[in-house]
Amino acid sequence: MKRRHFFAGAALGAAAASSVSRVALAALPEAVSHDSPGTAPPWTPPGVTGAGRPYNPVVTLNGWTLPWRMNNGVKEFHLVAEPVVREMAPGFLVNMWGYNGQSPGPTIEVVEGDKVRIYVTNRLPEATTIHWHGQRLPNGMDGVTGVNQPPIGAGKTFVYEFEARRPGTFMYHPHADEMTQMAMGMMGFWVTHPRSRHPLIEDVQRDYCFLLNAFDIEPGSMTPQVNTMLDFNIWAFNSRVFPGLDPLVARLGDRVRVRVGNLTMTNHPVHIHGIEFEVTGTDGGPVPKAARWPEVTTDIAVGQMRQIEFIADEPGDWGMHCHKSHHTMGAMGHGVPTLIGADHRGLVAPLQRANPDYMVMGERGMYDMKEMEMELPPNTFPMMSGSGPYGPIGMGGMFTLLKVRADQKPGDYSDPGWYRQPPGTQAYEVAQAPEASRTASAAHPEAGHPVATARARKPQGHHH
Ligand SMILES: [Cu+2]
Repeated sequence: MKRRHFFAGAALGAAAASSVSRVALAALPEAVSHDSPGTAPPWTPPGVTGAGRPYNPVVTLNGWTLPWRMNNGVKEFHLVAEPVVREMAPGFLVNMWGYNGQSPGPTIEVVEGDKVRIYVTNRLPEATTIHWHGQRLPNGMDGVTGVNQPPIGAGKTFVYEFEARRPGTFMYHPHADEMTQMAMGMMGFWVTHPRSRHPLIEDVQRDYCFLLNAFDIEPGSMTPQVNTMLDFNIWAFNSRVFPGLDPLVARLGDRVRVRVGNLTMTNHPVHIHGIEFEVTGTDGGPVPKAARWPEVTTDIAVGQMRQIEFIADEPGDWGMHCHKSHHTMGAMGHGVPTLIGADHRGLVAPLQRANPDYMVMGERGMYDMKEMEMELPPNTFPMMSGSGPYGPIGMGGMFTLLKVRADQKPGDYSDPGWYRQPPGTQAYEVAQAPEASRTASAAHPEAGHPVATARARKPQGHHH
C-alpha cells in the first residue's frame, strides 16, 4: 500500500539539489508516500510515543497518517508538495495537487509538548508555503508568504520547527496562491493529543478526522477549475465522494470523536442520524463543559473546525452527511427547470421529431435520476449514485454512513457490510391508508369558501 521513497540525493531532482546540499539531503527523513484511496488503519508509532502517555491514534477517513522519525528528541516529518491523481470515487480520477502522493496530505499526529521539525519539499511548478492553522508557534513559522517567510520556490526544501503547544484539532494548507492551491486539493489534518489526562478531553475508542473540500470539475474533464469563487460542483470529504467514501465504524457503546475542518468556500451543516452529539472542541481548543449542548447537526463555517463526540449506542447504518442537499450530489446542471407537476403527455413525440435526444425528466421529482442510465462523458461523476440493500441510494458527495455494530471488534475499522434490521423494526408498506381528515384552518387557502372538513385524497398511482 505504501511506496517508500528513500531520500538518496539522486532521487530528488537537480533543482532541489541546488538548494539543499547532498549531505543535508541524506539527512532528511524519508518522504513516505501513499497511493491507496482507502482508509489506512491507525498509525501507532513504533517504540517511543513522544512526550505524552500512549494515545488512541486517529483514523483519517479515506486517508492516512504521516510516520515520523525521532531525531535527538525532535519528531521529524517530511511533506512533499506535488501533483497527484486522486481517485475521488471508483472510475473518477482527478488531477490534483497534494502532499506525499495524495490529496489531502497525510494527517500529522503528535502529542502536546512535542518538538516537531517538518521538512517541506516543493515539487509543484510554482512556489508554495504551509500555514499551520490554529497552532501557537513562533511568528516566523506561521507560513504566510511575504509576511512570515519568503516563498518555497519550485524544487526547494524549507524546514518548519515549533513545539505543539496546545492539544487539539488543527489543519495545514498553503498560504501562497492559496485560491489555486486549495482549489487543487492542497490541505491536510493535524491532531495534537493531550500530554496527560485533560479535564476537557475525554478518552475515546474511535477518533475520526476529515476535511471538507470542494472542486469545480467540468463533466468529462479531469482537472479542477481554479478560478471558481462559489459555484463548485463536487463536494467532498477528504477529496472523496460517496459512494467512494468509507463508513465510520464503531462498536456498540464506543465513545466516538469526529473531527472535521472546512476548507471549502461555503458552510456545511454536518448532520448525523441516530444519535445526539456535543461539540467538544474547535480549532480554538476544548469547549468548556458548561458551554456544550446536544445537537444532531452542527454548522461548520469556512475555515472552522469542529470536534464532535457521542456514544454509539444505537446499532445500525446511520446516514452522516452535509445537510445542504446539493452537497450530497455529484455534478449537475443547475439550469434544469423545475418540471414537477408539468404534464408532458402528448408533447414528447412531437419534440422528439425535432430533437431525437429529447427526454422528459423531473416531472415527478428527480428520484428516477438514480436509476437512469444516461450516457455521460468519460470520467464524469454521476449526479446521484450508490446502491444499498433496498435499492439505489442516490447520493454523490458529502455523504457516508456511521455503522454501529455490537459484534465489531475493538479497534476493528473494517466495513461490517449492510445492517440487517431485526424483524418488525423496519418501515413497511400497507395495502390501504386510514382515512384522514383536515380541519378548516388547514384547508387550501385558495378555496373559494370556507369548508368544515375536506376529505384527504387517497394517494394515486403514478401516471405513465
Ligand atoms: Cu455542504
